[in-house]
Amino acid sequence: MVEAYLSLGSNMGERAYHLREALSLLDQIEGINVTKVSSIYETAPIGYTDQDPFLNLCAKVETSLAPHDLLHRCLDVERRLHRVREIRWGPRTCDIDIILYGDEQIDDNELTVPHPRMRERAFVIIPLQEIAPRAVEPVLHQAIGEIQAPDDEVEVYREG
Ligand code: PH2
Ligand code: MG
Ligand code: MG
Repeated sequence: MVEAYLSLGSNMGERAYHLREALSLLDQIEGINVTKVSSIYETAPIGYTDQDPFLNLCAKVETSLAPHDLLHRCLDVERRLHRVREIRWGPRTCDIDIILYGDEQIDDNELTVPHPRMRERAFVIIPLQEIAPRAVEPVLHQAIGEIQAPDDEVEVYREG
C-alpha cells in the first residue's frame, strides 16, 4: 500500500456534492481507500480567473494501484461526474489531481508527481497541511507543514 494525496476541486453546479460524490466513487474502487479528508475550502480561481470560485479539498488515499492506474481511475471518476474539458484551467464539475504518491518522483507525458504547481497554490497547500503536516515532499525533502503557503484567498467553506 502506498499513501497518496489527491487534490479535488469543483466550480460548477452543486460543488460540495461533486466533491463528496467523487470521494465516494474513489473509495468504492478496488485498490483505493480514502482514509483522510480535509475541510472544504472556498477559493478564488487561479490561472484562468474569469470563472466562479472553487471548492477545494485534499484527501489521503491508501492505494495498491500503480501511479498511472490511480490517475486513470481518477479520470474515470471525473468523467462520471460529467466533466467536459473545454478551457485549460477553466470551469469544471470535478478535477482530481495526484499531488503526492508516496515518495515517488514521476515525470512523463501523462503524469508529473509531486504536482509541479503545488507550492504556488494555496488551494492545495492549505488543505494538505491540515491532513498531512508531517508528510514529506520528496523533491526538496521538506515537510508539508513547513511549506510557506501563498496568500491567495482560501477560506473554510460552511454550507447553508
Ligand atoms: N484548478 C485549476 C486552475 N485554477 N483555482 C482554484 N481556486 N482551484 C482549483 O482547483 C483550480 C484553480 C486547474 O486544475
Ligand atoms: Mg487541476
Ligand atoms: Mg486535473
